[in-house]
Amino acid sequence: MNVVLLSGGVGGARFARGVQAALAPGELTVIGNVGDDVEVLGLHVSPDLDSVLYALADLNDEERGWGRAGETWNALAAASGWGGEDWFRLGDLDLGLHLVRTQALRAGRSLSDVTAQLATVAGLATRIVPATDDRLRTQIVTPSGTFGFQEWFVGRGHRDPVDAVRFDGASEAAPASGVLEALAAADAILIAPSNPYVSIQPIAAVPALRAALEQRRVRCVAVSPLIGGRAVKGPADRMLSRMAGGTEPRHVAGCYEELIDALVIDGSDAPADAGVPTTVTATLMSDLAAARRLAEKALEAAA
Ligand code: FO1
Repeated sequence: MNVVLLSGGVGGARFARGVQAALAPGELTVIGNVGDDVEVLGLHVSPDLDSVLYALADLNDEERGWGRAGETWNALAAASGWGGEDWFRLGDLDLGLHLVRTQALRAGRSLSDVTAQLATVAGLATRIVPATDDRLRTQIVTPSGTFGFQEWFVGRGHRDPVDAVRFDGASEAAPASGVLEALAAADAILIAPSNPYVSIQPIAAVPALRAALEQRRVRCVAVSPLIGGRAVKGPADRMLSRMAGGTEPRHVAGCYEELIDALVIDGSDAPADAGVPTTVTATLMSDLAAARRLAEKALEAAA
C-alpha cells in the first residue's frame, strides 16, 4: 500500500510517526511544507521538514515539539555574544543538519535531493519530499503589517490576529521531484492534523500539486487539528475564528474544499455536519500508541 501524507508543523510530525508505525516500511511518503523555511545566521532552515525527519527517526524533543532531544545551545549563545541574531533558537545538534543542508543547497543541489539524503542517513524507509524545490514563503497579513511566517510565529509570538495568508512564489512553483509520482502511485492520501492555513495550504498552493490533489482517483482524508474547537498548540483556532468564522468541523473542512473526501474529528467536536463525511475518534496524540491509533482510523476512512 502506498500512502501520501501532507504534513506541516509539530502536529504533522507527530501524526507522521503514527502513520509510519501503522504501515509497512517504505509504504509512506510525506510531502512537507516549506512555506515556513527561513534563513537564520546565514543558514537555510526547513523547520517542518526537520520536525518530520526528527520525529520519524526518533531524534525529536517530545516536549518542545520541535528540534532535537538532548539539545544544547552553546553555538547560539556564542553567536548572540558576538552580536548575532538569536530570536530563532538553533540548538547545537540541530545546527549540524542546517550546516549540511545549506552547504548542499549552495553547491547547487535541490532541497528534495538533500532532504532524501538526510532521510537515508537517518535510516528511514519513509520518503520525505518538500512540496517544492522552488522558493515559496508564507507571509502573514495582520493589522500591524505583513510579516514573514517565522517573524510572526516566533519573533512576535503569533500574537497578531491574522487577516490573510499569502504564499509568495507559489504561482511559479513546481512540485519537487517525486511529489507528483508519489501522488500518482498513492492508494490513499492523508492530511495531518496541522494548521490548515500555514501548514497545509502552502503545500496545496503549488498549482500542479493542487491539480494533482483535485484530480485524485483515491480518497483523501484530513484529520482536524482542533479538539473541542481549540488548537492543541499554536494559533489554528484563532485563525479559523477570524478567517473562517468559527472553529467547528465545517470550518476546518472549508479550508480543504475540493481536496478531501472525509474529515476525522475528535469526539468532543461531534456530532457535526462538516459538509463531508466524518469519522469520530480520540485525536489527541499523547504518545506514539495514540498517534498510531489515530493514523489507523484515518487510513480506514481513506480505504
Ligand atoms: N519555534 C519557536 O517557537 N521558537 C524557536 O526559537 C524555534 C526555533 C526552531 C528552530 C528549528 C526548527 O526546526 C524549528 C524551530 N521552531 C521554533 C519551531 C518552528 O517555528 C515551528 O514549529 C514551525 O515553523 C511551525 O510549523
